[in-house]
Amino acid sequence: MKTLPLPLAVILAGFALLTETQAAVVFSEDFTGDTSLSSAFTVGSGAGVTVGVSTDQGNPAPSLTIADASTANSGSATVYGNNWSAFNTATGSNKVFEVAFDWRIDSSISSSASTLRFNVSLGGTTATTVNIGFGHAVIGGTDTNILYAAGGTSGATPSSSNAIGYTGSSFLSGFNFGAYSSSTATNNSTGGDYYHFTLTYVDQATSAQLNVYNISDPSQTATVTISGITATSVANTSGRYIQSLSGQSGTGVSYVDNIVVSVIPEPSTTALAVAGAALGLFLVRRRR
Ligand SMILES: [Ca+2]
Ligand SMILES: [Ca+2]
Repeated sequence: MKTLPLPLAVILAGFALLTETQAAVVFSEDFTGDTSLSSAFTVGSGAGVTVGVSTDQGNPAPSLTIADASTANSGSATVYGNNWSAFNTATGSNKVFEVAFDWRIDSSISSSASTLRFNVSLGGTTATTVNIGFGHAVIGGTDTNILYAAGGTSGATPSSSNAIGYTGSSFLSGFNFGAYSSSTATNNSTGGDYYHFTLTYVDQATSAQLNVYNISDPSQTATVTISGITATSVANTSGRYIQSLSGQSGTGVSYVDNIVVSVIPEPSTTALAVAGAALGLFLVRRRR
């Protein structure tokens, strides 16, 4: 029996798995060259709230910004999944829905504990939402600025139980954003750093995974499991959207950049078979 050289066998095995697990990107936006939001975004904002492109801020600039200076109005920028035409043809064996983005919060004031959020509606007959926010909650006796995440609602209240990077007794490095100030908005921020978020949802699951890390120091990382999600199909784009928003009663300024929405297939049986065959040929060669 003719055998494959070792390097070729390994390369074949790796290539078979790699090509089958590549994500299909259905929406991406880094705002390069943009001075205004593209038609992909549906914008809503009241007086005193600016929703648009910042040409001088971003990772790198430009980026999407919401600058909310009104305690009477809110703002939002939404991308609806119904417009992701590629999504409908990219599904099938694709079983993982993924949303990634970079987010920097420069200021925030909110009596109701949170105003700046990034919501991901996973869609389905009963739309189920993952609510990612920057807010504050009393933790360890101190009203503390935190990133938080919760499932099943578009307006979860930040707390010690949904704070990202809080272990129940202490904060992981990079996830305690200091004491909340009710008077100085710029005290409530991510300290000039962009954080990278990756939300992963597996078809029909009742929970999702969220990984967050500080782009200025990727060793500052936290992963949380978000429960409270109604099982839905990755292939069902009805009711699905991603949305950057600010609240009515609060104010704040934040920047969102490098938004990537994708679907990822599970390794197919064909890919596993090819990988297995390549490995088998390598083992045959080793025994001789
Ligand atoms: Ca950018
Ligand atoms: Ca507001």
